Amino acid sequence: MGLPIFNILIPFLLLNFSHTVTSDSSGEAYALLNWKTSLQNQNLNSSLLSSWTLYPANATKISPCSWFGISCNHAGSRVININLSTLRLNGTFQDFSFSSFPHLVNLNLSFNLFFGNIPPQIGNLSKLQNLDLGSNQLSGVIPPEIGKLNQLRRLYLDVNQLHGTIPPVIGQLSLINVLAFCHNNVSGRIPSSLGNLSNLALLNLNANSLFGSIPTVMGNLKSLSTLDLSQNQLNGSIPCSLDNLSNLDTLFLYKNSLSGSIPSIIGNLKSLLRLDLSENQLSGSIPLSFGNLSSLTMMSLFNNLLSGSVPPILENLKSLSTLGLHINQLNGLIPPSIGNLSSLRTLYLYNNSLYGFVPEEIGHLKSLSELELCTNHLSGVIPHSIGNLTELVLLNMCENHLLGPIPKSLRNLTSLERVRFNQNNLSGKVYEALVIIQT
Ligand SMILES: *[C@@H]1O[C@H](CO)[C@@H](O)[C@H](O)[C@H]1NC(C)=O
Ligand SMILES: *[C@@H]1O[C@H](CO)[C@@H](O)[C@H](O)[C@H]1NC(C)=O
Ligand SMILES: *[C@@H]1O[C@H](CO)[C@@H](O)[C@H](O)[C@H]1NC(C)=O
Ligand SMILES: *[C@@H]1O[C@H](CO)[C@@H](O)[C@H](O)[C@H]1NC(C)=O
Ligand SMILES: *[C@@H]1O[C@H](CO)[C@@H](O)[C@H](O)[C@H]1NC(C)=O
Ligand SMILES: *[C@@H]1O[C@H](CO)[C@@H](O)[C@H](O)[C@H]1NC(C)=O
Ligand SMILES: *[C@@H]1O[C@H](CO)[C@@H](O)[C@H](O)[C@H]1NC(C)=O
Ligand SMILES: *[C@@H]1O[C@H](CO)[C@@H](O)[C@H](O)[C@H]1NC(C)=O
Ligand SMILES: *[C@@H]1O[C@H](CO)[C@@H](O)[C@H](O)[C@H]1NC(C)=O
Ligand SMILES: *[C@@H]1O[C@H](CO)[C@@H](O)[C@H](O)[C@H]1NC(C)=O
Ligand SMILES: *[C@@H]1O[C@H](CO)[C@@H](O)[C@H](O)[C@H]1NC(C)=O
Ligand SMILES: CC(=O)N[C@H]1CO[C@H](CO)[C@@H](O)[C@@H]1O
Repeated sequence: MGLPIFNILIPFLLLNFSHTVTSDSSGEAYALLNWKTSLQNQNLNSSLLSSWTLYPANATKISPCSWFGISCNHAGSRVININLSTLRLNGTFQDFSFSSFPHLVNLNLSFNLFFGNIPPQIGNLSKLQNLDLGSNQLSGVIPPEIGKLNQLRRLYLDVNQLHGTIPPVIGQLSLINVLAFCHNNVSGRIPSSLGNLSNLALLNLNANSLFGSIPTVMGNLKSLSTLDLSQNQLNGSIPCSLDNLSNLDTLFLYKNSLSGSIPSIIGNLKSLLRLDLSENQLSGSIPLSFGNLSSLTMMSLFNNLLSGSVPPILENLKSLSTLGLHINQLNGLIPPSIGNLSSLRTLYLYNNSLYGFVPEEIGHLKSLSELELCTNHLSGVIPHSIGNLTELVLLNMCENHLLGPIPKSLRNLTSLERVRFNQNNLSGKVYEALVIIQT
């Protein structure tokens, strides 16, 4: 007999609750709605943000916890995540009430069309651990108030139009793991306070306008696995303190104005997988210690002022897939031991002063797809073993002193697309050697 009453009571209770009860998170709901109305493209076909409404059909209280992109703590009382990545949202943060979200842990607004400044009120998100505003059109400076976010682990402000300097207070974010400011126009020096960030694993400042030297304190960043300071105007020499970065797997310093010799201690960074120091003014020779970098897959040192020879010890780099030493002042022989680099796919040695023969052993590089030896002083005949390089797509040996016939073995190189042998003393014609490919 209790059943009918029960049936009547339930709708009654629901009716009573709906539209009337507020919750701790109702302030957050109003704050989000207020911001939503400020966004430009309400044509953002947003069935996406259509869930952002105070009175959804079966709601019992005013709460944003079930709204698209929003999630709350277990009690459903506080917004802890806002994930609105990749929605083509267009607008600013001027009407975003940062102080309404004291429990927010994750804020991900990446890959949208947000523009304007990052307001200083962002410093009110005192529980924030992950902030991703990457790939938007934000301008203005990085607000120093970010230094108040002392729970922050990951900070992505990459691919925007930010300028000004890196606020030194960033060095107070003691838990920070990722700092990505790449592809902006941030200028000034790299603040030495960054040396305090002992948990930092990734520092990416690529493609900005930073100048001055690389601070020695970078050597304190013991947890660092990726250091990318490429495409800035950094000068001075590469600090020897980097030898403390024993977890480093990626060291990218390309396209700066770094000078001096390459510190041999870089050869101590046993975890290194990718090393790119190209397009600087580095001089001196390639350190013999590089023979220790046995995990290296990519070594790019091109367009510097490097002299001396190609160290035979590089034969130890069994994982090396890309070796770019072109546009330097290297001399001496191409070491026959280069034939031991069994993973090599790209070998660029052009525009140096290398002399002697092209070693027969080059034919052992079974995975080689690009071989560029133009503009050196290489002499002798082209080894027949080249015909073993069946993966070869590009084969350039122009502007040397090579002589004799172009080897018929090239007929076996069926993947070959680009060949340059001009400005040598070769007999025979490339097309004769390759004629079988054409038919
Ligand atoms: C909006 O979404 C609806 C249904 O999901 C779709 O039919 C319509 O083409 C979309 N409009 C735009 C402008 O993307
Ligand atoms: C009612 O709530 C349920 C669970 O929260 C949800 O899955 C459903 O989509 C809601 N229905 C409407 C019409 O909003
Ligand atoms: C964030 O939102 C995007 C787009 O809706 C989605 O692809 C992604 O998986 C979400 N990430 C998380 C951590 O929820
Ligand atoms: C975003 O909105 C602004 C202001 O309405 C407008 O000028 C701009 O073209 C919009 N951006 C895109 C990519 O639609
Ligand atoms: C933000 O979302 C994008 C796309 O869903 C994702 O790739 C990125 O890792 C997220 N950022 C953070 C800090 O989790
Ligand atoms: C970047 O910043 C530098 C120095 O602040 C300035 O000279 C330059 O014009 C800016 N570049 C762009 C593309 O805004
Ligand atoms: C952070 O680094 C700066 C400059 O190197 C130093 O003066 C300061 O004491 C450091 N702060 C902490 C908390 O370690
Ligand atoms: C580095 O550049 C700064 C200005 O950006 C200049 O004052 C300094 O002399 C340069 N240092 C070196 C070693 O070239
Ligand atoms: C390298 O680390 C050692 C101890 O781990 C420290 O004493 C030394 O000062 C560091 N060197 C540099 C140049 O930071
Ligand atoms: C490579 O080529 C040379 C000369 O053409 C040949 O003698 C040799 O057997 C080949 N080596 C391999 C491993 O195929
Ligand atoms: C091409 O390769 C075949 C077998 O792989 C070999 O027998 C032949 O000698 C090669 N031709 C030339 C011209 O090297
Ligand atoms: C409530 C609160 O912490 N408000 C602060 C938000 O951020 C601005 C700018 O830093 C401060 O002035 C407020 O005091």
